[in-house]
Amino acid sequence: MKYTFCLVILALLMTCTSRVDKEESALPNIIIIYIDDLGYGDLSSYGAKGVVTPNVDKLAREGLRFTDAHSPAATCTPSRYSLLTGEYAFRNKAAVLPGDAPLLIRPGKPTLPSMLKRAGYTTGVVGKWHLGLGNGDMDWNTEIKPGPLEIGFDYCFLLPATGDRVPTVYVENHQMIGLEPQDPIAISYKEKIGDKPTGTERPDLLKQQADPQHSNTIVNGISRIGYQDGGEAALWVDEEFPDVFTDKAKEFINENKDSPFFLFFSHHDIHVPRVPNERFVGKSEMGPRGDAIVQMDWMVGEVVKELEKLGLADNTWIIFTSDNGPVLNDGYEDLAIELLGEHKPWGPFRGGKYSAYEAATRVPTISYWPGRIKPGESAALFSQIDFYASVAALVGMPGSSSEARDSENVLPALLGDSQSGRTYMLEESFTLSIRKNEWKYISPVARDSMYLWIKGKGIEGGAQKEAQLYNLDPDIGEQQNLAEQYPELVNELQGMIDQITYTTD
Ligand code: NG6
Ligand code: CA
Repeated sequence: MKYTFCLVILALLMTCTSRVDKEESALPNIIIIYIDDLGYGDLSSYGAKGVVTPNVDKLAREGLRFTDAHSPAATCTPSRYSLLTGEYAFRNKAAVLPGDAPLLIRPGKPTLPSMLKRAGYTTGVVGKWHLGLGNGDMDWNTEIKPGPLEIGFDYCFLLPATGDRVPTVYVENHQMIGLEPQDPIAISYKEKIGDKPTGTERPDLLKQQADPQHSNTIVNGISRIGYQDGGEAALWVDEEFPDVFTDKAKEFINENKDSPFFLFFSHHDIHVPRVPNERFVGKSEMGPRGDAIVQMDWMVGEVVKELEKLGLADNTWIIFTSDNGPVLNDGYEDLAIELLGEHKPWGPFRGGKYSAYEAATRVPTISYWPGRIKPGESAALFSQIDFYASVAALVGMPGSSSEARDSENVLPALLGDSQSGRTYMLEESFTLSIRKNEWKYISPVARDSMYLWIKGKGIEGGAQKEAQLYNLDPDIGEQQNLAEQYPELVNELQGMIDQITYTTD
């Protein structure tokens, strides 16, 4: 009797322990939804006018909505580099890449997906890449590598660079989709190749008129940056992006529903060219830019619904954010300026994409995990460069000192367990800026010509010959330069930047 009793107790204990173990080791799925050029004020949950975003708003309402979260940089390639490596982009001189650039992250370098792979995840990227492919001088008709699969992703389905750059084709794993061997594709960023008309030659063929940089080869009625010839059967149709990418994201989720997965769902919207599917045309009051926001919102909703349908929602951590701030005219005449109305893509902040001011990097950021995160708002200072160390902490992968050197573990802030994030934060643009407490310091540049160029787009670049210091507490719009009043603080903050940049390899 005593013996049987002991056995029962032992069996009970074993069941309990194994249940606890299982719960503790049940790794959540992780999805980073990365929007392109979405500004702080571009969602209804962040004050948008002229466009409604119910699907993302649901994440904001039921998740944690951040008010001081940032992309690491003011443009795409550097932000993505930092997100995936946990390193400042300046360490690898990462700038906006042409469409034929070689892979920027060298194979062997620790990355967010390779770390997650080691932790037992299946990893995938669907959507915009813009981190280069191949080793330079690539023949797109052969195996396309190295690429995402060589730096930690198990699966990729890519828009290789940007919507406005050739090649205008999809790449899945190492292959271009739909390419017919008798019609090879050729790409050039140097000179015109083949007979296809350019936007400069045939503006009458265009859906949207474009500036000179965006007036090379015409594909699907849109002139692009760069020249392209052949590969007709492989060419994408921009209006099909929402369905193509959403289907691929859903497929990846379905194929991996039984074990932990990481999906980097990287949207093309709302980057130029903005040519949404006809289902979304006219669904905002702001023309193509607003309609592209509605399209993006639909895509987010589809993925969330798929998770719910599969019963995965409670165990999936979704982070929704953007790679840089907003821009209206980025090369194409799509009425983004004319139809803006009362809408403020930059929210209460100064600047926009490319800029050193806040609107360049302060982007909508939502952390949503129904089974773990309580609804709320967070003013914690956060940079996407910190995903690496934070996610590593979540999945129990302590890094070596050479790994993700600039990434800080701010997991408690991301999960809503703490309201404090970073104590200081670097922002990369045409110059470097630093945030510390209520202060924002913008390092001076020798020449401020880039500043004027961005002004041509209606965006203040913010990189000036004079040092700039703003107190964001009373002055969220960075209007009053206090650098002359606080020389010691200027020295301290410039000293911090010097120290960070000094340690470059
Ligand atoms: C710029 C392009 C701009 C956009 C940007 C990259 C010109 C004049 N402008 O060089 O249209 O493509 O690169 O945007 O060529 S990003 O969001 O991918 O960084
Ligand atoms: Ca971008």
